[in-house]
Amino acid sequence: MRKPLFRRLASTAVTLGLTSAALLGSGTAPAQAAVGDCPTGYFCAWADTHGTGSMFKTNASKATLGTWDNKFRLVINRSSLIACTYDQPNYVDGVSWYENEGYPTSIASTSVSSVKMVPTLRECETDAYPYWSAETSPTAATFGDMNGDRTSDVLVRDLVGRLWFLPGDGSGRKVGSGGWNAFDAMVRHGDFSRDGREDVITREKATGKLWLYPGTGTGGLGTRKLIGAGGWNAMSRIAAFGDLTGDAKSDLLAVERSTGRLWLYPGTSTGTLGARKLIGNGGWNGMNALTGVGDMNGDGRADLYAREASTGKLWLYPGKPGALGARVLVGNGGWNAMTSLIANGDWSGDGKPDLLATGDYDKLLQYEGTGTGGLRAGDWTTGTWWLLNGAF
Ligand SMILES: [Ca+2]
Ligand SMILES: [Ca+2]
Ligand SMILES: [Ca+2]
Ligand SMILES: [Ca+2]
Repeated sequence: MRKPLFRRLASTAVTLGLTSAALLGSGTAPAQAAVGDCPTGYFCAWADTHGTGSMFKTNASKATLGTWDNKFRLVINRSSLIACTYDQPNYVDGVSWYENEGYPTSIASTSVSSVKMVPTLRECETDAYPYWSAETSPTAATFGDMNGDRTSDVLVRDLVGRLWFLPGDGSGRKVGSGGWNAFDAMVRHGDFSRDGREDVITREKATGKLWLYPGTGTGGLGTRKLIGAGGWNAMSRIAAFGDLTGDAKSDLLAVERSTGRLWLYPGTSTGTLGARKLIGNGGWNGMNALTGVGDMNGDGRADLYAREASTGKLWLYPGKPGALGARVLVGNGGWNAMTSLIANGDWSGDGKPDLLATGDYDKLLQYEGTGTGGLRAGDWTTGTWWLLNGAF
């Protein structure tokens, strides 16, 4: 982002209560343009640095600027969107951006030829969603594939609370138009509603409610259903696991914050959760990530990966009938560098479940499962995984 000196001066002027752009310039100022000349909801520009004369305004993207081409000298953004300016028509070259800061700014480029209005900064330069590509698995997956095409999918939340479905061919589709920032946990692993389609479970931060969003089978989500009336904020972590009880229904795991106990909430035939069962006596607050990775060790039962906060180690807890078995070390350390661990099944196309992680600058790391519980060395993507707000 270009933050010219003028912008800092403007900031000072606002502090002093000066709201007229003309007062920010040097020398004599003729007719003055006040901030209020630009209507709320618009991005406006003037052809001189004093903000005098006629004013350009728009509340939508403009691929060309007509008589205003190369004329912007002073701008203000009074919209809830980010205004991206480009040196060429059609949103090409020399991008700068302007957020709603309440005061005018001298523009960084004198050759602005197009303006894009977008909800998130990353959209100035790329798509709202990141790039995700996966290979087709040889068999139908029990989890990770929301649209049933044997390719593992990713869901991504952006900074303004929209949800994006990434089917694994590089494309993305908006499946949540907003409001997803209300959740402080979002998990998925298999089918809870018993229609054969993978579902999403979320926890609402303000209320502690647990919601089931039934998958539509095409990557979208149907009308949500309350499956936990409250109290789920007492859990430090929740993980959609797959089937641990052995009844072929997806179950949920949760760690109780006050005790460090690990609870199993069995899925039922109606999409609700049954009476919980204690499967870990304590110490589970020492883990700062739990991920239902599927059957990593190839014994036919779903397993759990957990990251140890104090060591950065990654552990495999093999699924046994109704319980977790003795843990096995998967990663020696360094796993605390990952912001999130994502289990979306077999993306490498060999039929064995794999793992994803997001790291610094929200880069994506891809780890292929060995089929015996462990992971091969990870690959960084050359990614577009920046300025997002979670993936699962
Ligand atoms: Ca898929
Ligand atoms: Ca379902
Ligand atoms: Ca297993
Ligand atoms: Ca695989």
